[in-house]
Amino acid sequence: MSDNKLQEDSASPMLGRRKFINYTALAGLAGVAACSEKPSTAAPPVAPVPAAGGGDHAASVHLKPGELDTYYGFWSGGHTGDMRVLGMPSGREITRIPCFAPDALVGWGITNESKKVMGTKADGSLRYNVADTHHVHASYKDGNYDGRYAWINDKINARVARIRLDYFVCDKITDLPNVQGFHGIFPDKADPVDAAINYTTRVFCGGEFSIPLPNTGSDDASQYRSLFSCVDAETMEVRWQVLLDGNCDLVATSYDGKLAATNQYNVEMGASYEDMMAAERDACVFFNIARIEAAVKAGSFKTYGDSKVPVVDGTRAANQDPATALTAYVSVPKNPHGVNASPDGKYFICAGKLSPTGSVIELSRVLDYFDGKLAKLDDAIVAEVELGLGPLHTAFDGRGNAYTTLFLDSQVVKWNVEAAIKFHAGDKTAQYVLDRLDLSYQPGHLNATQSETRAADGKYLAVGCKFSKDRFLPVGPLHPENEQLIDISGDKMVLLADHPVRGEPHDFIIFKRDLLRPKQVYTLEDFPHAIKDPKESGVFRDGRKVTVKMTSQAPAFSLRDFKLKKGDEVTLILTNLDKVEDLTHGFAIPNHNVNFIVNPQETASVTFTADKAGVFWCYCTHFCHALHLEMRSRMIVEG
Ligand code: CUK
Ligand code: CUA
Ligand code: CA
Repeated sequence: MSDNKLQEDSASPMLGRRKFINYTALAGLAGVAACSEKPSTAAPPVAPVPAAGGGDHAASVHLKPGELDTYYGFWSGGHTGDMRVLGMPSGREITRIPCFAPDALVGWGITNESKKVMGTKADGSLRYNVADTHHVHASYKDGNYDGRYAWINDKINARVARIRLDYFVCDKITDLPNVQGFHGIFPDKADPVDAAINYTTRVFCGGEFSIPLPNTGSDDASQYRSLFSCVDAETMEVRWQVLLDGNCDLVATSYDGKLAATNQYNVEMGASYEDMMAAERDACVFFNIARIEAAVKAGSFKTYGDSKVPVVDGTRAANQDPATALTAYVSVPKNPHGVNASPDGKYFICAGKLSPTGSVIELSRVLDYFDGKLAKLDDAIVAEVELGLGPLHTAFDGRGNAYTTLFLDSQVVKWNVEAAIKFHAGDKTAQYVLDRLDLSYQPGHLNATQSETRAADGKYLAVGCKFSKDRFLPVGPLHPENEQLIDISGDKMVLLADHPVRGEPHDFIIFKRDLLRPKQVYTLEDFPHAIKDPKESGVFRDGRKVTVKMTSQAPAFSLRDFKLKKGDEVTLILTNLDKVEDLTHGFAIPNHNVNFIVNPQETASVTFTADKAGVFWCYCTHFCHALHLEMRSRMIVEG
């Protein structure tokens, strides 16, 4: 099949199907939810995958025992509220870093240290036990990852978590005030951008659901608004917010620090899905960051409710004059999903979702608009081309090509951005669709190695398929999702591997392993309550408040037993004095809801009430030594 044929085949059936989508999108989407037996029967012709190379390619992702992966993958943990770390290209899950929800292995949500990060109510219990993470992104320097931090969102409770990449732990969680459904997240890509402003990396956060501001419970949805938030990467405080018409779905940032953007699917400001898909076009909103920071500095802002965070006015009505505008609403087709920045720094790409198109927006033109040099904002769109049905997210190979998932077609389409711009400008011979690959099934996010960095290397593409159906052994009604790995180093995409994944990661990033240098042993002095010598161990009583200090060194705890009185409020502090890499101990107390770990040279503590008289064998839960089973301490509670 020639390239010409490929593009014709892909484009011509679209016209008919575009109508289908516009007029009967409800039925179309309902059909997807039901997920017909053969999801790709309606798909347009597919480029043949070279059958020959397939087997060899697949072998390339199978690492021999002891071989290490060449890339890290950071996967959002979805409902488990953690960040998963994968080795790529093998797809092996190496660890999970709990953030928003309790974790029984490390004792996240059990130790005092983790509860402090997660936040507690007055009675000491966790504020939230549930989470819904979608997006994970890491900190940048000069357009590539710098290995300092990663951030992840919790959509349900509008929280952003920071993960320290030296120890792979979550160290801060920030609430976004007056936000519901916090969805897209993206940090600055350059650092620093502008010495004139007090600059540290900023993390931009999109508020998806519009609510009454202040949230009085009004049912007049036309008055609801959403907020776009800027969080300081170092302090993790919310620096400012922008009041918006419509909603924020995904977020992208430019490489020069001047612009951030969010795609909107609900310019209608509807409260039902029928209302949300009433208009033919929605928007990609651009934020002029320098102007917003200047407005905040000048005091032109409001605050809402209890929040002290300055909120500037980014609504359409208040931003009609390009000379002073803080925001610009670029019109893009119907209920777009996903906005992604190309690695050359030139374009943002919005995928149409209910329109079969991808829109390419040239950033220099958006800047021209703010400078009064582009009369019509719509002229910032340099291409609006048909890609296939249900386009969602776009990744890049650093060679000028984009890869967009087609949810309804169950495909990924490879297309050339400059060719699409030529095609849009009138050159109908320009071949922009280069390849299509069937996926299994219904893909959402995808990401290529180093995709949204200046160092995009175009080797592998991972795709998060929402439905796995028949791809794995059946395990009852709840199916895993299917993460598919694709070789994109050649002209044709080649499917390499399927991996089941527990729902629902949504988004992920993949980057070269040498960008990270994690530490494997903690520093004792970094913990203020560390028990540096086993001789400091003991039971220290202050009325009913008791502190138990203990250390661990395989195969023993420093206290073979400790005595308490029924009703004592106990804080137990445990320092792991073992210095050997990989020598973790656990500490569990039967019937007291206590189990946590201490890594080498780490200190952790728990607080509980000794509310039952009796003997309780505290034991090490992490296999550490030939005498691991014998590694115990007796908690004796006198009645
Ligand atoms: S959203 Cu889930 S597939 Cu939250 Cu990034 Cu598009
Ligand atoms: Cu210590 Cu097992
Ligand atoms: Ca809409």
